[in-house]
Amino acid sequence: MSDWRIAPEPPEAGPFAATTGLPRVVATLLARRGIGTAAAADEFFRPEASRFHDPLLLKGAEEAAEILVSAARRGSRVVVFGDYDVDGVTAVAQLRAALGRAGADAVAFLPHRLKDGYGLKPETVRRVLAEHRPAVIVTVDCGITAIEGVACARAAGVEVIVTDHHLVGAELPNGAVVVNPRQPGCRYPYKELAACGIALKLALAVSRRAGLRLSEESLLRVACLGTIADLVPMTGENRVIAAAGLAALARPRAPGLAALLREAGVAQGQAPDAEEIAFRVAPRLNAAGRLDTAFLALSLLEERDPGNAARMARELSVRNGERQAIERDVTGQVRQRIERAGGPGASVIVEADPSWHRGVLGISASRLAREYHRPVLLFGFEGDRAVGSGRSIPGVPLHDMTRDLASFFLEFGGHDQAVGGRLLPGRYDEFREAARSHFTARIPAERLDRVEEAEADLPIEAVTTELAERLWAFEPHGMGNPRPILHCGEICFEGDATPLGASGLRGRLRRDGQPLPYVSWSRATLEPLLRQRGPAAVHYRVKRRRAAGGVEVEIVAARGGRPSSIPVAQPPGGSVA
Ligand SMILES: [Mn+2]
Repeated sequence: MSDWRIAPEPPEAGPFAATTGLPRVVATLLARRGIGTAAAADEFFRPEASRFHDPLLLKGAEEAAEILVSAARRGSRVVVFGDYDVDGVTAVAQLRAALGRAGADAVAFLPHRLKDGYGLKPETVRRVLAEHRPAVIVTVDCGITAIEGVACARAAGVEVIVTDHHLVGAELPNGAVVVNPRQPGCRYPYKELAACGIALKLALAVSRRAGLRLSEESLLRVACLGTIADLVPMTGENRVIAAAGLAALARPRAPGLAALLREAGVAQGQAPDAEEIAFRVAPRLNAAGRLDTAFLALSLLEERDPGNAARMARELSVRNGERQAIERDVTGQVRQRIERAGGPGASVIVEADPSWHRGVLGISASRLAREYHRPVLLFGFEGDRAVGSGRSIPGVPLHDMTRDLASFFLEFGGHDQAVGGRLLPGRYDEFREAARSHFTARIPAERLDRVEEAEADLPIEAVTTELAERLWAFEPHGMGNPRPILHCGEICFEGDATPLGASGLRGRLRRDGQPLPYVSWSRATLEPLLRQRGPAAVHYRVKRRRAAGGVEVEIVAARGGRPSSIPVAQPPGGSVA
């Protein structure tokens, strides 16, 4: 069983609550998110589009807009070179909309995950040049490390704009206008935008320069999908994009978006939440590019006819079902190998198989990383070259640690928590050994202990509607702003529970006055406690009851016994007397 504890209250939480009049638990949650002033709290609780930063603060954005608008005025062909995931596809959709309105002959190019692979490779550039004969190539979600790909386009006399949010290497591609808030010398105040957030900015810069009136709302509906799906931190401007986009999705307008939400089972006429986008909508958009080209996802976003849109959304659901089956198979094979070996045996899981479908490796790696609570790297093969994806757990910087093994890679890139790359021919076995010993040496063992940590102690008696509304104002959630998990040392169940789906339960907790409804997805843990009828300690989340309205809690962990058995975590780096 995993360990559990309550995070120590930040020392500033008490004074912060006192000066602002915020409830203590709200002050604690804000302080834990680095928010410690009334002004910052106000900004956090009103993530409105008026708080956007000026697009032209992005280094390169003005020059990029100028190139694109003058190409549009000449009626030149611009290839928007994207990527096959939700971030890449939503970025392409926005730029194509803006460029099309500005009069450019804007063509979308999405590399094929298996045939082309990720990014602006010279081979792919040659294909784009031959098929589309562009005057300008503008990349989204890729290109920041494409030194050769850019050189290849420049040699053919094509102007290149690279927009990307991936980590910047030692060298930038020569001869390209680069828009990436992470590049040296960029004074854009927020560095964590997804590719579709950067595309939103560039689309606005283009429309401003071309004197167009482009609906910011319709860009936001699309940008919020990629921002949520790409697992960028849900902080600062990303949270503003997500919040404004989700609110606008209550009225999807575009037939493609409407059909997609309907197909994903998202209730109509109300704003979806980030979890619905992450777990129901994004996997459908991603499904297209995992098994085949991602064009179906892009075409759906751009479709104007409701009948066609409904058919395309249905087709994405079918492909998502296929993807799930393939992924279950790969994940099962890895599990079997680990079990046969008697456990992971190292601080990283590295596995490969020529039969594995490369389109599901990332998603399978992230499932296994959660399950075994350690980083996971999975590889398929392209001839004698291993091509793979890795996913990490919070606190283990996968990109940094994999970079230490860069000599094995032909190419490699990504983020703190996710990497992708291809190894040099014939080097997989050696890489696996090196990675296993490197990660085991570098990751402290306790980092791999799974700890269920509650952010604050809050008796369920204190969960009033008013407080619940305060807690809901922390939405949208994501990395860097998780849904708060709270702790209550003593609860009693009232009456019996009813099953909910395959593994869930629904029931009520005893409380002064009104009982509090709860749901839980761990029936196996809860049932023995229900039978004992004694008090239990729980970790829980405060949820909105979607259908019935009102407040309910989701019990995420529970154990019997008295509160004295629950340790309060020590602050990092020292013990408290
Ligand atoms: Mn991305």
